[in-house]
Amino acid sequence: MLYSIKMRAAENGSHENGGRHISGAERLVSFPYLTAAAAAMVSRAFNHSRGQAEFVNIKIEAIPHQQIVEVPLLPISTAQTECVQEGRNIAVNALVEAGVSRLAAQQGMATLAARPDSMRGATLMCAATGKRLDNTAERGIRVSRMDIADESAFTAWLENSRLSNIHVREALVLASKVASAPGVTAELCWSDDPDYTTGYVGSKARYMRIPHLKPFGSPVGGRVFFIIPGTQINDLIAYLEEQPVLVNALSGGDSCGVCG
Ligand code: WAQ
Ligand code: MG
Repeated sequence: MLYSIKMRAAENGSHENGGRHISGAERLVSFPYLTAAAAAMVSRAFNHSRGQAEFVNIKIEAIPHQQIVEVPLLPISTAQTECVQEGRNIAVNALVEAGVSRLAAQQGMATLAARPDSMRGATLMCAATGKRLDNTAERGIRVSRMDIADESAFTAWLENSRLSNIHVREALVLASKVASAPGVTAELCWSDDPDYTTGYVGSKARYMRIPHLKPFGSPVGGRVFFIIPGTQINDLIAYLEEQPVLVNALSGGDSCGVCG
């Protein structure tokens, strides 16, 4: 048995009552790690640079092993950028290379760049037309029930690669689950933490880090998942929100993120 733990924190009331989203997190851990993981989430909820949480929801659910699927970790690269404009141009080109139309890539970029504040989850967008496909308004689709399969090997590799920060760790796991979802062709993301400007473009083939995707100091981040036309949206949402996934850093053969 593994345990899914989800945390969401808001200020000025709960999310349901219009509170402002501060932070969230999701893990899939075995019982001996459950208490520590939940405690770390409480601490994180109350120590976030986006604001002071006044509402925190923590949900724990048992997940039988037979429900879990394993997917490979995406291989990582890092683009060289000097400024946000350059970073965003590189991101649009990477999305187009991943199969998103230029129109949709630009629409996704414009949607994230114009947001007044961060959503809790991601926007689903048609990879051909740029039309929004989910109807979750300000909430967005929250990917959940995922974690790394071999935590100690992953941690060691992140440290060796000088990538050992919580943003990279979590984003790689999330992007690898999203890339494994039926119908997702690419993802655009940048952080909502004011002091973290690095974002990425994920595709079925890779995770491309882009150091400048937003101005330093901005509390507005977000995610857009680009969807292949004809995809069953309800099935896709069920996969993203509910399918338990362990990301295996060692299952990718030659293109594996950890073994190079
Ligand atoms: N499911 C869907 N959307 C999410 C989720 C989730 N589980 N978690 C976060 N988001 C959305 C939400 O709108 C957040 O405001 C936004 O994404 C950013 O989330 O390689 O830190 O957790 O150096 O702030 C990427 C680069 C960092 C890491 C991303 O995202 C690297 C990051 P954050
Ligand atoms: Mg954040």
